[in-house]
Amino acid sequence: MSARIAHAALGLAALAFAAAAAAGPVPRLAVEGAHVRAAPPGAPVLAGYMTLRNPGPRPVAVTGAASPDFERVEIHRTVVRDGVARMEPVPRLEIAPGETVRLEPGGMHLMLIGPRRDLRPGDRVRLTLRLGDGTEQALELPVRRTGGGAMHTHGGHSPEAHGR
Ligand SMILES: [Cu+2]
Repeated sequence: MSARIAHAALGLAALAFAAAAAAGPVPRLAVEGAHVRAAPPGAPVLAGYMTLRNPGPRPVAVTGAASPDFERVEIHRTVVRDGVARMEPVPRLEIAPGETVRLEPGGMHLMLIGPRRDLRPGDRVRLTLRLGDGTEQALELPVRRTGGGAMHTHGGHSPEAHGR
């Protein structure tokens, strides 16, 4: 028998292996320091910040976000044009294997639009990131008072040093 049968079996095993590898473990993002910056009551938009790292072997794209506490969530980046800083939407944020992307004041951020409740420091916001492979990653962001804008150093220690 059986070189031929053994061969066929091997071929099937290889096929099964290839299929499993293609389905693969879902690439996920390592998330650190995620928080929503506290804003005065009645503010129409809030900002969310975090550090995203792709620990996996394949690129991961963030293609959107949603939260039950907001009408809409967008990823924005800040661009300076003619000396004026503006925000523009980032429809797809691609993160290469091993790459770290910071969403921080003055740069990229989550724009949380139309709050459905008053959010105070200490409250928690549930949020899901939509990923390019169709999966979602659920997060919980505490609301924090993190000082002023990007240029505000808060007496020598960074806003990120608060509340850890
Ligand atoms: Cu924005």
